[in-house]
Amino acid sequence: MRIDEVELRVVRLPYRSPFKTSFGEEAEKHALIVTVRSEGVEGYGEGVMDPFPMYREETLPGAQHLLRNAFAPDLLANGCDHPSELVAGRWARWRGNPMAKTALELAVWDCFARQRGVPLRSLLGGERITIPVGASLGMTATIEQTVDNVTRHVEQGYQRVKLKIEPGWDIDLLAAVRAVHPDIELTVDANSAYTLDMTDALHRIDGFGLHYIEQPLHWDDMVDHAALALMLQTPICLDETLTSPARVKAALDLQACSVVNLKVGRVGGLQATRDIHDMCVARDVPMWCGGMLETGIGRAHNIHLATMPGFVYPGDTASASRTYARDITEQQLEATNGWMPVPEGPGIGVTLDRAFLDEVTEQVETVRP
Ligand code: OSB
Ligand code: MG
Repeated sequence: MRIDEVELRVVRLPYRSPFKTSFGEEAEKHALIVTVRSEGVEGYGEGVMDPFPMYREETLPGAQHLLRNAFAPDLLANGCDHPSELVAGRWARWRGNPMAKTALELAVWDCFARQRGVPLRSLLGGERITIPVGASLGMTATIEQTVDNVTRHVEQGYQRVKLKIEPGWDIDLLAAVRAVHPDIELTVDANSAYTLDMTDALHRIDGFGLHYIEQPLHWDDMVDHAALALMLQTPICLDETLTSPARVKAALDLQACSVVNLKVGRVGGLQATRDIHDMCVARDVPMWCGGMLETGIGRAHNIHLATMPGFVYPGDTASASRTYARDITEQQLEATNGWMPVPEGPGIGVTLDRAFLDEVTEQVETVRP
């Protein structure tokens, strides 16, 4: 396909309530919405890098620089036969920066599917038309608030609840939640807040019958997680550490995790996702689709990729209305009873609410050949 234009747009959307994790509290989203225009058809992608490197190292200004001066000019100059050739092929000479590469790669995949008139999931081998979802609950001021929040999500039918934890917001919280909900599928996500020497807290967390513990240790570590996996009964799930198919393979070889959180931006796109998916299926490793509080564009991509058969655990792609009062897509992405329908139609199946998009746009630029 010939690519005529690449649009880079930063939108700023307030969260309905601030999202608090062990690495900080955020009140609004800065999303990079990438549009590719090819022979009269548009495709959309979303970048999940933040203005500051709180989750991984990539930043929004760094991504804009690389997209503007490297990835988009390459795509405009050389076109693209198939979106699978970009990240691991032509863009491999620019090292790292998976989130920046993914933002554009996703837009090419969407455009490619729209030009063929097929839903994106069908290019990925996904046959499901609905996916199982859970919810990720940020930290709150009091334990009672989180317990109420869990109850509300259980009543709404979410198939798994994940609690954000850190040292001091862990044991009492889990005891209070388990007292009310002894049998629900419950997980925790520490976003790297513990160290291997915190054996007392880690052993106590191990006693709450959790489905898995997500990224308890350092955000780039595998070795300590492998040691921790031997200490605990609860399976370890890695998130931050898994930044490419090669790193997923290394983590599985080292037995640093036995569950994989797949975020398309963190691993470097949809072709990388397919490679990781096939590796996990071959090794019988359960995987699930994580989230980055995406707008409707990134959320729709997550839903399509999570239709692949290896995504066996409920993901974090919950109803958009939990996060945003109003989204930038015309379609509302809402789960019913813990099941999220796959948006129908070509590509990712969603269209932009142009008027609202313009209202929330902070910066927009167009890169041309
Ligand atoms: O660690 O999974 C995470 C959000 C931002 C950054 C990191 C994480 C998260 C979430 C939210 O847990 C998941 C979502 O609802 O999109
Ligand atoms: Mg996580």
